[in-house]
Amino acid sequence: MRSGPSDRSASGIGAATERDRPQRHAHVARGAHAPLPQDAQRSQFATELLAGLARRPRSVSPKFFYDATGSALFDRICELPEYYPTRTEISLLAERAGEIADCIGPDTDIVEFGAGSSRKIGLLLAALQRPRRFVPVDISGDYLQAAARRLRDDWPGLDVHPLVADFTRAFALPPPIPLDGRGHARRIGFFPGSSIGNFAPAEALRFLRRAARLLRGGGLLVGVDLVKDPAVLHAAYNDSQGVTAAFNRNLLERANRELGTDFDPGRFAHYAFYEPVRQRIEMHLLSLARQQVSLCGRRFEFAAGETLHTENSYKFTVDGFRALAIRAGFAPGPVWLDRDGLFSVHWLQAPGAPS
Ligand code: AVI
Repeated sequence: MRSGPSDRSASGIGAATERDRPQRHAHVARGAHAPLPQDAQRSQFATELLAGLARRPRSVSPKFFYDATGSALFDRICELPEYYPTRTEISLLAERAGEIADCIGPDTDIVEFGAGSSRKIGLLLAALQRPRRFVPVDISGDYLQAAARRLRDDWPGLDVHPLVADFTRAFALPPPIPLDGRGHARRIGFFPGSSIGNFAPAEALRFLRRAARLLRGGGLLVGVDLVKDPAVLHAAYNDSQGVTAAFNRNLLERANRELGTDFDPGRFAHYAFYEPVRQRIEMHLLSLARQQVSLCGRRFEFAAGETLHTENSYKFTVDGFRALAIRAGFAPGPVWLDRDGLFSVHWLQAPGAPS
């Protein structure tokens, strides 16, 4: 992906919505309204934002955070003192790489869901015995090519095979790698950064089920953020430098830049809190006054105090996540936790023999 320890995926992470179905099914009647922008990504943003502004409560998918500005802001979030997940996961991978590699075994064909940080996959590659191929999968071609270039520079002998695809939907992997008369290289999935937490629960289950099928005979290494003291969570999503607030508001700025909306970002507050019943951080943009915004010829009114829900970030218990993995068809293996119990890395064995 980019330099630095970022761990987001550009691929279609699920919607910040109460409903468990993906936003891509949402649609609005357009009738006589102004035409949507032509470019595919913009038009998807316009379609989903129109639907999100029309529904109650209002919501939009967090995948739209990640234009170039949003990605740079997320890089900064990963470096913030309050945002513990990135550095904790990197330390865990660095300290336990040997054990993790023993669990995974030799001759692997590694698939990363989202073009993640070269630093994280690098820690794994350094510890694994004879990694045969690395397949980063991401919806953003630019991202992917940059990540692949870095990996090829860092690992000259490695077969890096980038794949442009939305990993939240079905996609085909390149043919398996034969191991001279000994079957095929085992497929290993890598999904760090607790991006699984940005899916609604039903989407997370759907994603894991698909991964279990794709990784038959292999397994999945997944980073999962843990339930903890709400004060720690609150600080992580309400940093003192206001970077997370800027990241959240950038969604409105992006809409103004790309879709010609007339949001006044200064009249929306970043509002993030931990919701202990659903065990998730909710991020919203809260209207500070009664105001109107127009998009594609339609006008939407915000009452003072009304919000646009922009992200959920689910937190898990170790047992809760293992139970989810079992429902998806995996056999949960070892789990690695940091000393303070902030973050976890799980090895999940996929069913069956390699396909
Ligand atoms: C990418 N994802 C795992 C981050 C998270 O913590 O849910 C996105 C983020 N949102 C605000 N800060 C970080």
